Amino acid sequence: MAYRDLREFIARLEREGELKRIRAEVDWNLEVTEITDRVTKAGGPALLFENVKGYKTPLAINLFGSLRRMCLALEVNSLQEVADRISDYLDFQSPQGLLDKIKLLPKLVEVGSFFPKSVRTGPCKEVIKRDNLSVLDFPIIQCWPQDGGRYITFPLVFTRNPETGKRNVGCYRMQVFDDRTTAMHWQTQKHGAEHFRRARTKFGSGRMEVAVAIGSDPATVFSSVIPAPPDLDELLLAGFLRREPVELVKCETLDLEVPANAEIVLEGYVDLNEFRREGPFGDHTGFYSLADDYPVFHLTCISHRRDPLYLTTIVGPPPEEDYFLGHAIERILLPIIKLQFPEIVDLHMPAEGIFHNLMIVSMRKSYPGHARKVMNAIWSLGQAMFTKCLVVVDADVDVHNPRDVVWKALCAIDPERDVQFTLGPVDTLDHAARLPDFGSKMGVDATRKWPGEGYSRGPWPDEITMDPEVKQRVNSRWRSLGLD
Ligand SMILES: Cc1cc2nc3c(=O)[nH]c(=O)nc-3n(C[C@H](O)[C@H](O)[C@H](O)COP(=O)(O)O)c2cc1C
Ligand SMILES: [Mn+2]
Repeated sequence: MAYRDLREFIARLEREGELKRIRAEVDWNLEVTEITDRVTKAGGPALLFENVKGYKTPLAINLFGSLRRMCLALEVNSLQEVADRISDYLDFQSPQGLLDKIKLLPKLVEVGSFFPKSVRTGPCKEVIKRDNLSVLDFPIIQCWPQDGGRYITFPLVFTRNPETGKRNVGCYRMQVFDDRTTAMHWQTQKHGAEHFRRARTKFGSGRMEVAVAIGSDPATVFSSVIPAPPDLDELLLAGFLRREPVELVKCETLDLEVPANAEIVLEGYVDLNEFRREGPFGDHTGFYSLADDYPVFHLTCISHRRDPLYLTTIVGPPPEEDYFLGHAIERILLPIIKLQFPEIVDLHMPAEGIFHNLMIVSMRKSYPGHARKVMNAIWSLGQAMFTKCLVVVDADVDVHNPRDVVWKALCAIDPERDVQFTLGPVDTLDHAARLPDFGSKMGVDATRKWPGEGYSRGPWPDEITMDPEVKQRVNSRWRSLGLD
């Protein structure tokens, strides 16, 4: 059975010894961050702050902040289980004979059961407020000293593509300007930003409806971070992950739906011609991302549970909670990437590379220049386009072992020959790029070079390994050598 909501997940974490309640008074201003940062970096538990200064609403944080909790969130023993389930579906892509087709039927029926489903009402409607609205009714934190203000850091932002009518859900931070207005930090390449642009082109002026859910069952929360293709409903992925449809209720004032199990729902709109300075914000990179102009969210209605929980997270010097969310995405998307690029064996984005700064890809090379083809594949693949440094290694390199990568990659390169620069879109958070959202990327072909790639000094040398027979002999004599 899937988690019904956020609180059921929290209860599970508590039973598993993965959650600590903090009853002491803690300030929303920086203190929550300082405590959570220490706990995450020490590999500690999820936290439920029950006494945030000035607030009755408890604040939940670090719920996804370890590999174990990420697995508990997705109800698996290892992320590989999710990847295997995906591979299972992808295997059935083109059924060969009748038997394959018959085997496909139950899968299709199952997929049908993952689509989100509308219900009449739900717990998120227990309290509905249309007057005296304030987002500051909830214990929104200021994360870092130089932040532009208080930020809602873990919202599920719902919009509709004005051309196709399709839904998008993304997690985009919201800086609080006052009780009823916040920023909407849609980075330019993200789907929320695309909806906003299309609405501007289509209507020129007016409003675009936006609904924000805070706190839902963990698969639904996680789905808001997944870099799904445009117009693919993240809630279908959530349904797949939890093996049960996400139940949706209509908003009170908008033609949008939100998860019925949400803790808090903010209904509102962005004006298509209004922008306001957002930031700075202590970001995923461990640095403050620069202030810039973003659309403004106006609140028109709030609904919430009778006793809501406020879900938030912090980002900052790695590793923080976002590392584990990103790592789950890496593991889960790998089979899909391999389907399209079967030469790719594995890939990894180390925590210190903040996802977009460093990706290591291992591959089986079949023809000259193949590693460069893989670079172009990665740079054209959804949000992997942001990858600033891409190191391509042979299949025998363990991409998850930095010692293996550093050693073998550096031995394999003639830098001038093997480094490839290209220009293109870069992560909005990249403060080093020459321009916002545009800059260069570097690919390093650290595979063994072939004669067909101009390596003419003789055969590429073998990696040193000892004769197995000698190893065996020494094994059997090891004790007698007195070296232990
Ligand atoms: C804690 C957290 C905060 C995030 N904040 C933002 C943000 O402010 N703006 C943004 O564009 N992406 C942000 N992201 C990344 C997006 O959620 C992610 O790229 C997602 O795939 C976007 O959805 P989309 O592909 O439907 O646009 C954040 C991710 C996490 C985990
Ligand atoms: Mn999307």
